[in-house]
Amino acid sequence: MWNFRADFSPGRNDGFSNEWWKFPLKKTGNVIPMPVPSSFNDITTDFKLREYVGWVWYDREVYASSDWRNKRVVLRIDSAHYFTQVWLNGVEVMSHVGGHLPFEAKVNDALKFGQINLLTVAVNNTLSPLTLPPGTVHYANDPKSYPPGYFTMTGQFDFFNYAGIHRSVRLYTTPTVYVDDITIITKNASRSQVAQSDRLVNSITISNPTLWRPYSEDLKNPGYQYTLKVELRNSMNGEIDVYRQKFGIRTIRWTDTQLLINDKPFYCHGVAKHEDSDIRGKGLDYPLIARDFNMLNWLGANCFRTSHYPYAEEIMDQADAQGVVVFDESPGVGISKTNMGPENLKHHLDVMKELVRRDKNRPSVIIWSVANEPQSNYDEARDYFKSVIDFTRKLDPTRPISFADAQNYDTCKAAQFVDIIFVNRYYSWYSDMGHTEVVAYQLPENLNGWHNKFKKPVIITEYGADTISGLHTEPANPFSEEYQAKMLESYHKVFDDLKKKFLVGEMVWNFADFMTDYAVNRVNGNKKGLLTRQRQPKAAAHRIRERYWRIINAN
Ligand code: BDP
Repeated sequence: MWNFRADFSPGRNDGFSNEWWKFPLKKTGNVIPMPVPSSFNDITTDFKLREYVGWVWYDREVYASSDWRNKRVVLRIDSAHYFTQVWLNGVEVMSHVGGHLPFEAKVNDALKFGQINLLTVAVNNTLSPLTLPPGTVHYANDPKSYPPGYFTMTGQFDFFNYAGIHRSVRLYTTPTVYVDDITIITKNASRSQVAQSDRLVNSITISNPTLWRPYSEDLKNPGYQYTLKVELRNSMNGEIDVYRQKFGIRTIRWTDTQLLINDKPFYCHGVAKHEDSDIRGKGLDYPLIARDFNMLNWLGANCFRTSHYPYAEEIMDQADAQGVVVFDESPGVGISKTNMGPENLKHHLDVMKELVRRDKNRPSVIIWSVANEPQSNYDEARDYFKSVIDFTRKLDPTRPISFADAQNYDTCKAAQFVDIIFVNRYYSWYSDMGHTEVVAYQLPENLNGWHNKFKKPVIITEYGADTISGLHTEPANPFSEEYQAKMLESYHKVFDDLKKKFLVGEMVWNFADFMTDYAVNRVNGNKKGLLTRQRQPKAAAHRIRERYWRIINAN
């Protein structure tokens, strides 16, 4: 539990003008206890805090052992949404832009060893046209209709903008000479060695290795990982930094009709997810992680997409260990034509760099997804996405790159740059609602269109229907459990046909119900989950389960 105070002053700037980092927060005004990690939005009953936009302040005391004096002490925040500024004993030690990736700094100079320290973290959740994801603040200037200072913020995406310190905060130590980064690339036997000037490069041969395999291909021994132990000795004082990096041995390859893991065609049958649950919002939660992996396995889902932002490292660790394949997505969701300027691009590249650095050694990650549903039908998208994709490919030439496309094959300006086509489609939901009989016409026309034009494998990364758990109708009306099942099954007929050709994956939108902003088509959130927000199955989940396990058992 940390002390917490939201800055409700009109400009949200009291904390900065009164230098709240200089004193314990409780001396500046009322504080409330706030759990870390968690979103702050759903912890209290206060509507104003749930909807809060601006700076919130956290602080806590932390004891630093005097044994740490000769070590390098690092403060690491696994993620905080969105802008973060951090002080230790009143000294600013780091800041970070972006909500879903870790950041850290050496804090020896600010730390008091053998004493209690004051750690203060300010987090601002305001999204703008320059953030990823982008958002907009709306000011109301009609005093007859709105109270003074009234403003609201919307994100250009369909999930609630949960905020706060979402993942763990830790202090850790290393020797002063330490391992900063490790990149492991596994390939088939060859003696080639890459020379890189300021880096240590080496190759190790493992004969008859046990490969990393998705669980759908090896139910007995999925997700096999090795551990590379790296020791770095400081010859001046004999200190050794030891780092243990897990890795898996597997290859990824793609042709114009196939995706291959370990040279075996891989068909992805899975879900798109969210980090989202009751009370904690997007806060890291181990029981939830364990439950989600149990339900993925129950469903027979052999893959998921981290829609629409990088997920917690603890989640990725489970995917690696359990042999669940991951499409690792950046927070580039809702990029419109106006968000494709040079400043946007620079930030997007920075985010890709942080994401690849964090996840590059993960065997579960087989594709980078740089965005979700951008306005890629505009000319601006051509250069923008070419730059993002080229840059990501330089960072990691071993994995295919894509983004989830909501445009059409004849209008999209960016699909030409991806390796595998991702499409999100909602026939019989957002168009021709209620009429699943159109799916057999519209879906093959569209998927064939993508493949014929680009000669690349295609994955349907979203399709689904909002479903109120417990609502039943026969014949099936939209929003009933029967309709969700019927709609998904109308897609499956098409998938089964195209699977033999160029379709290499299908992913239901969504694994579970999740919270969104208020909207007339959102009844306490998006209800397209196969599972409820509490992770219990709706009727369609049983159908998906039969389908996915049938595919696994046929392998
Ligand atoms: C897609 C978006 C996803 C939404 C979904 C929906 O990619 O974020 O939640 O539609 O409307 O367009 O359910």
